Amino acid sequence: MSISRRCVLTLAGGLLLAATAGVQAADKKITLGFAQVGAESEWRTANTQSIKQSAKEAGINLKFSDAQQKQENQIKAIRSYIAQKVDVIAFSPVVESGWETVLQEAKAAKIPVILTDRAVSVKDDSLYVTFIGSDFVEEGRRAGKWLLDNYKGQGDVNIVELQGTVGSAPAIDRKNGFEEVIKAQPRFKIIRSQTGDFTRAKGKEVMEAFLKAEGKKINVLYAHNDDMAIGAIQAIEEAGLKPGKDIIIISIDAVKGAFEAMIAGKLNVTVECNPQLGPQLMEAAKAVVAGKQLPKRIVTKEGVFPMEVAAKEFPNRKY
Ligand code: GYE
Repeated sequence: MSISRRCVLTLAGGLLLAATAGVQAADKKITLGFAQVGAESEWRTANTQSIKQSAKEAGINLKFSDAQQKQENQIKAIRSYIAQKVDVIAFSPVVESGWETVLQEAKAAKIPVILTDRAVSVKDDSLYVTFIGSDFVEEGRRAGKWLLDNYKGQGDVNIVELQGTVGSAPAIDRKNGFEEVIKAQPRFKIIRSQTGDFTRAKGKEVMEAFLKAEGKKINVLYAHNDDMAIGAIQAIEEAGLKPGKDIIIISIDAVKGAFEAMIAGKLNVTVECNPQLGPQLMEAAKAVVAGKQLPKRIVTKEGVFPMEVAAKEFPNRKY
């Protein structure tokens, strides 16, 4: 065999080897460690489903943990993902603060972190790659705007507020956005505000306390999620009042349970918060492993659904 022919063959073999190695690198299964908040609401169930389903579809090996709404459990889960040397860590931080140490540990281990759904408040934003999720302040504003545009009665409007989990991004932001808008009309007053931890049981319990303290003075309930509103509806009915009529009810998420309550005339409006973050998360995980640059913030698109459109929209709802 001539030297030049041997060269070509060797070169071809080398190219083939290089190509195979390239395919292998691209095909290497990404392992993603995901630390979920918990299973506190219909929204969260849909979010978990979306993440599990889209990991399967994207061929990503998912390690999943449920923190039962406790930050310490989430920190433990993240540390175990670091120890297992996963390729990417993602989580929905239960509360905003207290993440610096564990995020620095991930950074030191060179494991990229993607935030989904809820934000963290950290000074150094190089501690995470991107944050994929809704604009909760805007959701609060939409809730407030619906109230100002649609409230029919005269005189003072007494509002009770069921807040989400204390210190969580959606509770802080939904309160701020709502207050920002209603302060334009001083007759709209928040007379009581307490956390219901985003659950039906707590929503009911706290609404019972509101009703005991304020009774028929309450004109409006603003709940930071549908589950608390649904719990509160029960409390209102048990107190002999008509939810949706005697007390106007506004909530956030737009899960199926809220549509059922609207169709029954018991909930006036829900502001959408999309839990289907799975596909965007898998895309981002792949991009970050491939060394691509991601925008620091990826915002989800959402709408507002009043009672009047509930029956028509219901068949289109995916969660
Ligand atoms: O609105 C609520 C859930 O973080 C956006 O958490 C999420 C919130 C959602 O428990 O139902």
